Amino acid sequence: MTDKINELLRRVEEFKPKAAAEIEEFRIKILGKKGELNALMEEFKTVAPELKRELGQQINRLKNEASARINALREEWQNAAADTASSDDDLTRPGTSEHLGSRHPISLVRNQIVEVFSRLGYTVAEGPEIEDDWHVFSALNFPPEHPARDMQDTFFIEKDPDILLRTHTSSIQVRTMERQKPPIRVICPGRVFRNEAISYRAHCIFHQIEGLYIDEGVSFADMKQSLLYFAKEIFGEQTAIRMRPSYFPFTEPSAEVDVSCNLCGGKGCPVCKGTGWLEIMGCGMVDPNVLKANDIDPEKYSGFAFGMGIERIAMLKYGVKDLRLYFENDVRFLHQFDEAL
Ligand code: 2NL
Repeated sequence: MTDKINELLRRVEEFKPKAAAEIEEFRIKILGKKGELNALMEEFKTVAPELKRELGQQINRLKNEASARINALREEWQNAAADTASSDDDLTRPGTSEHLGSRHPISLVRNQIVEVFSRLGYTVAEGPEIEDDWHVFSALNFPPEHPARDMQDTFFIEKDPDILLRTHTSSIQVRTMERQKPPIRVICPGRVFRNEAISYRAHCIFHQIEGLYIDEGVSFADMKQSLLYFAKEIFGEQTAIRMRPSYFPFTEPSAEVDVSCNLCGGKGCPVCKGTGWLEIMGCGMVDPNVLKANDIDPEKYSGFAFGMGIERIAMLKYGVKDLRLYFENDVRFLHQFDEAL
């Protein structure tokens, strides 16, 4: 009987199928109900008791080896089949189209704003998001006790010396004044950070664009005409602007700029809260203290500056009602801007 077992073992080891179906045939022949292994089991019942232990072990080994070999062969043939399938692909089938992404509305609006000002001779400048006290506050005429310097409003990274996340993009303009003498004409887009509770109208990370123009004889009238041109380019030719007195530490005089409400044509509606006007930015003549702090002679030069929130301009332009949509990257929101300029 040992001879029969060894003979069967040898056949299992040497078995080389020529097709996948042969593996199943072989399995039935050896391990099937009426197969050779079961025939051996029948014969095993009749052997002398003193041989049972030794022969039983041999039959078990045969069974295990046969199962293992058959499983291994099956796997081998399945992998081979997968490989051939891919090389058999029908190359004449039409391809699947790729989904194209779209620009984020904040990028769209930033690019539009930058483009308008570049037509007026402004060049783009950028700067670091992690800043020091000088570039964010001191060089911009913020007094030492100004509330914006408070931990409540500003994210500090280190204290003494103060290292912080910039709260406005004016720091880029300060860095421009360090590098460059007037005439200066820069437009500065960037991400800014403020310690605010998140809601539909506030976020702790948002985007600003600021502009700075310094030369001999720059006047408030120059600022008004530049900003009117900007408003008409972004909101349409029919757009009017108005200015209201305001206050910023870095400009004097300062103003808020409103555009006429596009939705109601100035008659008053829920979007403009019945006023006919929408606030879009702040501006002013650069404070002589800021010019001095940045080594520019206020007797010789004057300038204007302005700043706006990109999220707010995009909200007005596209009717976005909740600021948080800009940060969630939900494709159902983003794909609405596929065709936007
Ligand atoms: C706003 C108002 C403003 C400026 C930003 C500025 C920068 C320098 C000097 C003077 Cl370096 N001014 N920037 C001036 C007026 C207003 O922003 O509401 N921003 C969202």
